[in-house]
Amino acid sequence: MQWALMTLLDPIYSVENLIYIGYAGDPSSAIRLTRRRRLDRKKQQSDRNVYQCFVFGPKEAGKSAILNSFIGRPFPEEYQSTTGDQYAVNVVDLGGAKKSLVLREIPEDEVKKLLSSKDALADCDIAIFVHDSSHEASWKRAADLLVDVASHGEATGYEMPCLIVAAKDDLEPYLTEIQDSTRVSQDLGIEAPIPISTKLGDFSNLFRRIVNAAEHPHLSIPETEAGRSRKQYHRLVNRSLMFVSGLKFMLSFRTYTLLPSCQTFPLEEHLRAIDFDPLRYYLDFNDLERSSR
Ligand SMILES: Nc1nc2c(ncn2[C@@H]2O[C@H](COP(=O)(O)OP(=O)(O)OP(=O)(O)O)[C@@H](O)[C@H]2O)c(=O)[nH]1
Ligand SMILES: [Mg+2]
Repeated sequence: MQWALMTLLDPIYSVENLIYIGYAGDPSSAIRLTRRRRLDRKKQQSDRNVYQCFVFGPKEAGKSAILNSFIGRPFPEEYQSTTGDQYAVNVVDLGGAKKSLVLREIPEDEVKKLLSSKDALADCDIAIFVHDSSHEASWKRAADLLVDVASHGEATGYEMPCLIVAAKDDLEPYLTEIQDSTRVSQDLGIEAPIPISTKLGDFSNLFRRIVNAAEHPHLSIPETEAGRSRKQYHRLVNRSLMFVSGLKFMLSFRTYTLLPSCQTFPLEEHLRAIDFDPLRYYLDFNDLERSSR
């Protein structure tokens, strides 16, 4: 597992270490390069064996408690704020297939710095957004983080599946917790929030659900308002281009049929002569129609 984590974080260092300890085979055969997530999304499946999950959430949401329990550490009653990156790695059994899962806690204060880089989410196969379900402010902050991260993914092409985790389910939830978080998950088109209590050891299959979502990289991808408008705009532009191309073909064909049979004017030549401007097609068409009379 340490090898999996080290290779994921620093593959060159990993290979150097292999050579150093006297690995007999070809060191490059010891690591496997997987295809880009964008391609995985197109193929609608991922064949990776190691997944990295970014754990976002406001301070005191319960992120470290999740990481600790993932590696079998006892529940920490005393709160100690995390500074810097913290990782936890373990194997998740999916009923036969075993996958390594790396959880990386991203402290709230470091999100801004992380997202200042264009490739910030390149290594993130899946992200979870943890909030303390007994505090409204914690949920609001987690929802803002989710929109920020999802927007960054949409803008950079590194979209990934996201899950909402409602932590501290053993405490009384704030009044409209379930409605609020369910509504946001529906608006963004992702799975309903997952309630867990790390204190009681009740995880609602969280780790399996994380791996399962990572294995289906085309699902559970949040779609923000901005992302939706951008997609609609691209769709509109594509449709207009298709319309203009269709128009070009139709007009060219009609022009050709209108020419007297004695005139030799190959269709290919005419297609080459006109460009994408519909107004010009109209003029071309009229000129040729007139000249053919
Ligand atoms: N009752 C209850 N308390 C929890 C649970 N999970 C975490 N806590 C408590 O919540 C506090 C914060 O937990 P952490 O896991 O340190 O929170 P964090 O999100 O890592 O906080 P930062 O590192 O500051 O960002 C600690 O006092 C934990 O004991 C839970 O499931 N139930
Ligand atoms: Mg922490």
